[in-house]
Amino acid sequence: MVTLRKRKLLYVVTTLAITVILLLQLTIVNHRQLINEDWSFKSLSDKFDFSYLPNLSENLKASYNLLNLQSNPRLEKGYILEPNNVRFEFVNNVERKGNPTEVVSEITKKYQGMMKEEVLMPKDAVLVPPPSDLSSYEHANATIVALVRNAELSKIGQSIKRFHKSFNSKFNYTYTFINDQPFTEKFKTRIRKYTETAPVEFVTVDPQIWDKPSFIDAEKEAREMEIMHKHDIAYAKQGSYHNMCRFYSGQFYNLPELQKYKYYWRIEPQVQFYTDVQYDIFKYMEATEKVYGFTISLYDIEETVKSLWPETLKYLNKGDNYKYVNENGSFQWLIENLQNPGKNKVAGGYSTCHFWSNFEIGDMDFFRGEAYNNWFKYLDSTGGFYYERWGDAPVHSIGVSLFADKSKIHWFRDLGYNHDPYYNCARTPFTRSCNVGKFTRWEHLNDQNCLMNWLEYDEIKDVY
Ligand SMILES: Nc1nc2c(ncn2[C@@H]2O[C@H](COP(=O)(O)OP(=O)(O)OP(=O)(O)O)[C@@H](O)[C@H]2O)c(=O)[nH]1
Ligand SMILES: *[C@@H]1O[C@H](CO)[C@@H](O)[C@H](O)[C@H]1NC(C)=O
Ligand SMILES: *[C@@H]1O[C@H](CO)[C@@H](O)[C@H](O)[C@H]1NC(C)=O
Ligand SMILES: *[C@@H]1O[C@H](CO)[C@@H](O)[C@H](O)[C@H]1NC(C)=O
Ligand SMILES: *[C@@H]1O[C@H](CO)[C@@H](O)[C@H](O)[C@H]1NC(C)=O
Ligand SMILES: [Mg+2]
Repeated sequence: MVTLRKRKLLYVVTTLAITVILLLQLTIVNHRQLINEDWSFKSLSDKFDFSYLPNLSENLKASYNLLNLQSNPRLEKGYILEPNNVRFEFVNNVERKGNPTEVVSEITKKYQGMMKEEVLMPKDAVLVPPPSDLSSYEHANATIVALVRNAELSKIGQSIKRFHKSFNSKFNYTYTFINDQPFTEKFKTRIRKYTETAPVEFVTVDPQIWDKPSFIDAEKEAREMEIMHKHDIAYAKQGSYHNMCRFYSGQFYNLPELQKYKYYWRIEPQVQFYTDVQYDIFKYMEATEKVYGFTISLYDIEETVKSLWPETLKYLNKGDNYKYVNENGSFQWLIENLQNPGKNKVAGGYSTCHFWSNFEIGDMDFFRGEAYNNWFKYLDSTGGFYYERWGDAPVHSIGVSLFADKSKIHWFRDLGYNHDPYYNCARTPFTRSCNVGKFTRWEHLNDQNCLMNWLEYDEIKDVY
């Protein structure tokens, strides 16, 4: 008698527990709630083992499985884009296996093997060679952009000298130097030596665009900066660095002096260019209607972007914002979680993979468009550029990956490039002085390379 009662009690209790779990699942499926919850809840959606509950009705099992994110057929593609229901799921379509160390050794081998194969130039457009007569050359609608401080004169000088030799002495595009302070005469004079006869414009940014917005809670900011600083995060406490990241994320393309241009090529102090470029890069962007070009892709410091992805999901699940997401976006590398799973966890489901923005060639009209710009305004309103240290690189990268067709993002495989400590160095007849296939100066940093993730998980078409 007693044992039967006990068994009945057990049955009632387990049924109750299952019901509670199912209810929890129901609330989790409401995505607006999900993004406010602890992300560890995600593990509840893994396949459930019903075998020790033989009497659970098939109905109940079926409804559980319907709610199970992993077995939802609509997520086999890795995403759902519906009003108040925008979700992404990593599908590992190349069936990569192994622990992070094994994954790194596999992708490193693949990366090096790929880079050793000689390539020439992109094949998806008719390329425009340097003109024999520059004076009558019809330029693309473009400028070279460098945000820089007066104190960085010699470092930006090195970069410009190399860049000019590599590309612009042959094409004569205008340089636009940007600063939050007026450039000194010394700076301008020296720069004009490196840029030779190319047109140069020097721009001072309006403090209204540059300065920290007044709604930022100074106490909270100081508190958060101190925490990041204690965790050894570079520039955590440097207010100007946060201003710079915000400026490049969402303001530079609205500068009055840049309104007259569509494309920009960003350059930074102390970078190297190893390739003698044989075609007009801007005209290539124009001909292929690309919105973004990069050379290096890598992981970020997860603590600087803890809420960037959760906030983004929150935004996409508001009103009709789902409509901005491009169904052909490159979502998978953004949510990959095999190579550096710890980063994904801290960054709320974001791999932290991004295109390194110290080199970038982009279409400012894309950034000026409603999709990117509204999202930026939302991000800005959360204060994350100051309470965390959101970089312009992850912001640009998430923006183009969500809102642009992946075929509009281009890896400039053929352009040899370095910003310490990373390289992009392909085997081409026009590239010299870099080590083919070498990704970084420090062997242990090979685990930071995201390029294979982007190429493979997002099935990027080879255009070389
Ligand atoms: N005018 C101006 N330019 C800045 C300021 N802070 C950063 N920059 C520029 O913004 C770009 C990015 O800054 P960097 O200091 O190179 O940042 P980073 O590339 O993340 O870090 P590094 O490894 O130090 O190069 C560079 O072109 C800098 O010259 C600033 O306060 N004023
Ligand atoms: C479970 O189902 C079996 C047969 O289907 C039945 O004999 C048994 O009594 C049920 N157990 C409970 C606790 O309801
Ligand atoms: C580059 O353009 C400027 C302005 O149009 C012109 O003065 C200069 O001569 C050009 N440089 C060359 C090398 O043709
Ligand atoms: C260049 O592009 C900008 C931004 O789209 C546009 O406003 C401007 O009119 C264009 N200039 C030319 C000459 O086409
Ligand atoms: C996505 O790509 C396919 C195939 O290239 C294309 O037919 C479709 O129009 C694209 N969708 C959007 C929204 O651009
Ligand atoms: Mg730099």
